[in-house]
This record gives sequence, structure tokens and C-alpha cells, in this order.
Amino acid sequence: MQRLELAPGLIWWPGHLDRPAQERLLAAVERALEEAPLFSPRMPRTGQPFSVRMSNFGPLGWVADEAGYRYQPFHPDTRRPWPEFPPDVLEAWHALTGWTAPPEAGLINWYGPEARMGLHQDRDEQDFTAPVLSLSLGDTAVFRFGGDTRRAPTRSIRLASGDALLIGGDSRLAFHGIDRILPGTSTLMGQPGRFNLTLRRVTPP
Ligand code: MD3
Ligand code: FE
Repeated sequence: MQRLELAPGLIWWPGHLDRPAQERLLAAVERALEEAPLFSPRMPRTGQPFSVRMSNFGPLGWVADEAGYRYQPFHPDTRRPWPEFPPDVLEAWHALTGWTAPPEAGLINWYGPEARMGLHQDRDEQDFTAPVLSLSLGDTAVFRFGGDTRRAPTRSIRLASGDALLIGGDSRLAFHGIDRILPGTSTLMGQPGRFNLTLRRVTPP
């Protein structure tokens, strides 16, 4: 399978998951969402809901509300612990990151046809030495990434169903976002939309 280094530390495997693997992973995501339904994160200052809806697997989950951005061990609405990581997710983490420690947080992002994610940095983790691994399912997304400042030039790629993206080293604090999704570009789900899973370490080694 092709491995493309888009920038130092930013590695893209187009089509890493074949169709049966995508179907298995989708089934695992849907099972997790029965236990931990999608919630609408809100902007800390304004309480404005994000257009992306979210849930998590693993010991810690990322949440956002008027109190801020943070990782916590329970669902913000049900207050129940997050579902365990599916074995396929742990296998992809170890295969692509080579990291000995398992991920602690597995953010599930759901993009409906109109959802987007503005340019931002991921800096709510206490440990930036570990990489972040992203897995995409469903409709293709226009992903934009730049440098360590908001003003640095950016590039765009299209992330399709089954693609894996590893973010580490010099790219760990790069600005990035999702400009839009391209509804109807995947037949994986019976409806337009996209799931992205982001696997992370949160606590220091
Ligand atoms: C580049 N998610 O959840 S995943 C996020 O497709 C997030 O849902 C996007 O950005 C999505 O925070 C992009 C790929 C990704 C994840 C983390 C990064 C790219 C990154 C951290 C630094 C640089
Ligand atoms: Fe991000």
C-alpha cells in the first residue's frame, strides 16, 4: 500500500483499510454509538454547537462545552464510561504508529453533508510526543493542513473512506481542518456523511 509523507511527520496511507475492514470498523462504530450516542460539542465561550457531532471510545474522551475543552472518562449526557476500543482500532494503532502504549482516547467525529471543522491545533493533550492516528469512513473530505501558525501556507488533500493519516513529530502541532465533505462519494453507508476516528495518547509517558 502507498505511504506518502505529506510533510515531516505527516504520513498518509490512501486506502489503508479495504472494504471488508471498513465495514467491520463501521459496525464497531455503530455498536459504540448505541452505548455512547453522538453528542453536540459546544464552543467554550459562546455555547455555539459545532456542526460536527461526536462520541468517543477508550478510557478518555474529548468533550467541549461552556466549561472548556477537555478529556474526561465519561459521556457528557449519559455520564456513563466510554465504550472500550474495538480490537480492529487497537490493531491499526499498533501497526501504523509502532507505539508500545495503547491509545487513551478515540474521538469519533460525525460529519453530515453540511458539517465542517475550522482550522485549529490539537493541543488539549498533556503529551505531544505521541502521534495521532486518524481513520476515515464514508464520504470523502477536503482536509487542509498548514504549519505551526495560523498564517502559514496550507495544502489540501481529499481523505477518502479507508484512508489512514498519522500525525507526529514536526507536524503534531500543525493547524488543520475539514473544509467540507463531498456527499455521495462513498457507498459504505446508506446515507451521506463521514466518520473520522482520531486515536490519541493524552497523559505523559
Ligand atoms: C494534523 N479531525 O478531531 S483528522 C480532530 O477529519 C480533527 O475529523 C479531523 O482535526 C477529521 O481534531 C482531521 C486528521 C488529523 C488529526 C489531528 C491532527 C490531522 C492532524 C493534528 C495535527 C495535525
Ligand atoms: Fe484536530
